Amino acid sequence: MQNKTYTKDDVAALYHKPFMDLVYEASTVHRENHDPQEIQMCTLLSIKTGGCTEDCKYCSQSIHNNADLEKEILMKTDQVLAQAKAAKEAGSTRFCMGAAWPRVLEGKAFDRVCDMVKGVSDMGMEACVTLGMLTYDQAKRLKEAGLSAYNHNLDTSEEYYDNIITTRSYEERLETLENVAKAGISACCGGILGMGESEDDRISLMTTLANLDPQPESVPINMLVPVKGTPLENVERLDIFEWIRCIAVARILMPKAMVRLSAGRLEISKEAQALAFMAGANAIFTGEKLLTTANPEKDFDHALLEKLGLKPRAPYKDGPVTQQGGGCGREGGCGCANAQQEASAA
Ligand code: SAM
Ligand code: DTB
Ligand code: SF4
Repeated sequence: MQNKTYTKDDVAALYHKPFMDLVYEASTVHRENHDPQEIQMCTLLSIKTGGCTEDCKYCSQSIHNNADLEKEILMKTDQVLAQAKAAKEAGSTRFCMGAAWPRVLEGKAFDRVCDMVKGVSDMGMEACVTLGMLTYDQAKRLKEAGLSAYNHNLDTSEEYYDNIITTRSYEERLETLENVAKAGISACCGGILGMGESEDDRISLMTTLANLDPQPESVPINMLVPVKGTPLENVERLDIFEWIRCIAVARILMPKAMVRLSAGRLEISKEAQALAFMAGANAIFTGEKLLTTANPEKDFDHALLEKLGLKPRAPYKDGPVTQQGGGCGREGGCGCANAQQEASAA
């Protein structure tokens, strides 16, 4: 349960600490709340690609942009489950399916996505989806199908938001997050850095994320992948130390969350990724593709973890939360989705 409301000034004070002090503090919070050697591996799959009517200026899949992308219709359930099985065999404990939809519409496509969720959850993996805006009834159906988490990002600060998206409001994003929480699904909610926003915008985004009630179970920190044909293709690259500051701030403000290094890792050095783990990041997307853009190869990630003495997080003993009604199966109360759900049910 949330017990502190943060002001932008609180967060700015943290953000502006001397870099090494900030990383040290974040690392300390990380060690108090998580096994510092464990990194959760999550695999992404775009189950329906392109043709989206929203105008997100960063996105390869928007019809308003001119990215060179083949549109694809919704995948078949067995194709998706075959990919989930391969991801599990490669060490992922979470499988996230993304559809380029502005919102969920009732019908055969949604029925099929519910089947996919059930199939992934039955494999003993955490199932996550990102399908755009969602009503409470739709969230309940996904929960019944076995969904662990719903990814819906705020993307940037409320102040900068209109520069990035005009077809969906910030308020609508918050409503979807409320529907997700009411249905008892964990939220995976974060943003994108490096879209030309100011430091003040990054502080504002972190403040809003930390004040969500409940706080997100997972916080994806995306670095903009500048896709050719989108309005953001030539935006100046964000200083990598700003990226690490945001990771450290997210860790300190949301101590139990999985802080997830998301888009943009391909262009980030292994040294900077190591510093991000030091600053409290404890999850990555693995597999050579994110949704439509490239990601580091599996071998790169395994070699990096091995070099750093880190290890992929093991699957839960009793399967994902939604199947077993809890059951973290780990010693010492870790901060995972299962443990959080057990704590809030107690
Ligand atoms: N259509 C759904 C929605 O936006 O609600 C889900 C899919 S969307 C692609 C998931 C998230 O990926 C976005 O909210 C955004 O944060 C991130 N993303 C998309 N394109 C990106 C890019 N080029 N660089 C970094 N992050 C990106
Ligand atoms: C999130 O915040 N990042 C992931 C996941 N949630 C769905 C998606 C990143 C997409 C990057 C651009 C692409 O591959 O299309
Ligand atoms: Fe559509 Fe999601 Fe891309 Fe926005 S980010 S254009 S909603 S697929």
